Parts: sequence; structure tokens; C-alpha cells
Amino acid sequence: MAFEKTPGWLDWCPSPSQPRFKLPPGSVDAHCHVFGPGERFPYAAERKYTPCDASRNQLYALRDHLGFARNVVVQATCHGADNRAMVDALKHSGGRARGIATVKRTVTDHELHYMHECGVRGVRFNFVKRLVDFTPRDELLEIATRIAPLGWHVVIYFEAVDLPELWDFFTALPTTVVVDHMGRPDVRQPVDGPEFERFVRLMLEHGNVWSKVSCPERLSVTGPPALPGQVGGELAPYRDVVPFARRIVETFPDRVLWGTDWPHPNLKDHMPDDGLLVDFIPHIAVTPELQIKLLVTNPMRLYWPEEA
Ligand code: 0GY
Repeated sequence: MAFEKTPGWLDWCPSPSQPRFKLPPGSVDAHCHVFGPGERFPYAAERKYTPCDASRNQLYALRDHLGFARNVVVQATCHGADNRAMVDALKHSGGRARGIATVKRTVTDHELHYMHECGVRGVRFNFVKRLVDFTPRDELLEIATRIAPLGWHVVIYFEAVDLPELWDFFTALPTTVVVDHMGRPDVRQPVDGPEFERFVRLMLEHGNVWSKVSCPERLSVTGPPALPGQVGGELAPYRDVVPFARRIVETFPDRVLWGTDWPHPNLKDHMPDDGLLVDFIPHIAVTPELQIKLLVTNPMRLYWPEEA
């Protein structure tokens, strides 16, 4: 089936630069997606956008180019609860990819066990209104209760302004909870302002909450140009996001993950150079110890505990 991309859609960068930052051996890209290809894995009827294709082979070529060893492939909303493209990617990774699925309450135990065999280790609950239709909380809690015995966790995606309303639901979840992109802070606000303090408090008070310190390109207002930054006298890409991510990495070094977010759905003003995104990492994890925790130890503990 042929799909037409959403008007204004930005395609992923075809020739990312070679990062200057050398990733530690065994690094995990813990947040990325596959899209289709639509001919083989059609996009869902209920989707809010139609992307360009971004296949598993293209994802794994990027992994090798940037120097990652493994991936965590997160089900993208354009595929709804049809996890076939993501599961196909896991099955063709040689054990080097784990997955996060989207499921409905109608999912069977057989389907959950099959996905586990293929490498799925969690489900994603999405509260970003432009991406998904509303799902009742009792359905989500039922799903969380069913996946908990598999050792899976819940990934949550929400906007910072919605955290107060979602707080009680998040803190009642019975699993490890991984927050996408630091809960999407407004980086024009102070890093010690009330909005980000609320997110820090969520992690301080709840030891089961982790955060991906990913997506500077999505959160940044200053954008990518590498101007002289404050950190170590280096040039910091996406410098307005650095204090936020650095604070989370340094406060919770054992509960942070990092991912490229390739192929970067729904960006409006620019498509990042994935090599430059990797060069953002040493600005937010400024010592080799923090870098190894962020890129290797933490994701291995969560996704490959048998090898960690
Ligand atoms: C991300 C961010 C976005 C989209 C999705 O599954 C998705 O469609 O996650 C977004 O548009 O902010 O993490 O990829």
C-alpha cells in the first residue's frame, strides 16, 4: 500500500557526520523507532501522522555508523498497537535490540509471551494529545498489572504541563517507569524553576522512576548551532537543553538512559545530524563514569539483565 507523507514532513538525515565523541564500547541507543516500510508494515488507520519509511536495516546502519552496539526500538504511534514492524526489527537484530510495545487491553497472554520471546521488555503509555487518542486510566492500569509479572516496565510520554494531573496515576504504577525526554520540559524556564523541580521531585520521591535524557533537538529553542558553551569550554550543541539533562544525569546517575530518537518523528524546523546528537552526550554526562552508566550499565541492567 502506498502512503503519502504528512505535508511538511522532514525526512531523517541521510548522511550523518562521524561523531567526535567516541561512545564507550557496548553503548545502547535506548530510544529509536522504525517506520514501516509502509508497503510491508502498513501505517495504522488511527495514526496522527504519516512518516517517511525508516526501516530496520537503515536503523542498524546508523547504529554501526555512530558506534552503538545495541538498540531499544520503541513502538511509534504511526503504527498504533500493530507491533509487527518493531518486532520484525528485533527478530533481525541478532539479539542486539530490545523493544517497547503498544498494546490494548485485548492483547492475549500468548501475544505478550511471543513478544517477550522476540525481545520486548515494556509497554509505552502515551499522553501527548497530538499523537494519540485518549485511553482510560483503568485500561492502562490493567495492562501494567498484566505486564509486570513478565519483568517488563512502563515507558511514559507526556508534556511537562500535564504532570500534576498525571502524578497520581504514574506513582501508582507497579513497575519500573521510564520517562521519555525528561518529561518534555520548557527549557525557556529556569532549570531550578517550579516546572522542572516537579519532575526532579517525581524522581527523588519514587526510586522506580527513570528518565531518558534524550531529544535535545525536540526541546531546544536555540537549536543545533554549536556556539561556545559553558560546559568545559567545549562547543555545546543544543546548549539550552544541557543544564536540564546534566542535572538529571548528575542527580540520578543510575536511572538515566540516552537515545537518538531516530528517525525523529514530527520535527518541524530542522532534522538533526545524528552525529551531532552523539556529540551532545559529553556535555550532559561529563565524566567517563557518568557516560558508562548512561550508555552501557543502566540500559544493560534494564534491557539485558542476564548479561549485565
Ligand atoms: C518520539 C517523539 C514523538 C513521536 C513519537 O511514537 C511517536 O509517534 O514518539 C513526538 O512527536 O514528539 O519520542 O519519537
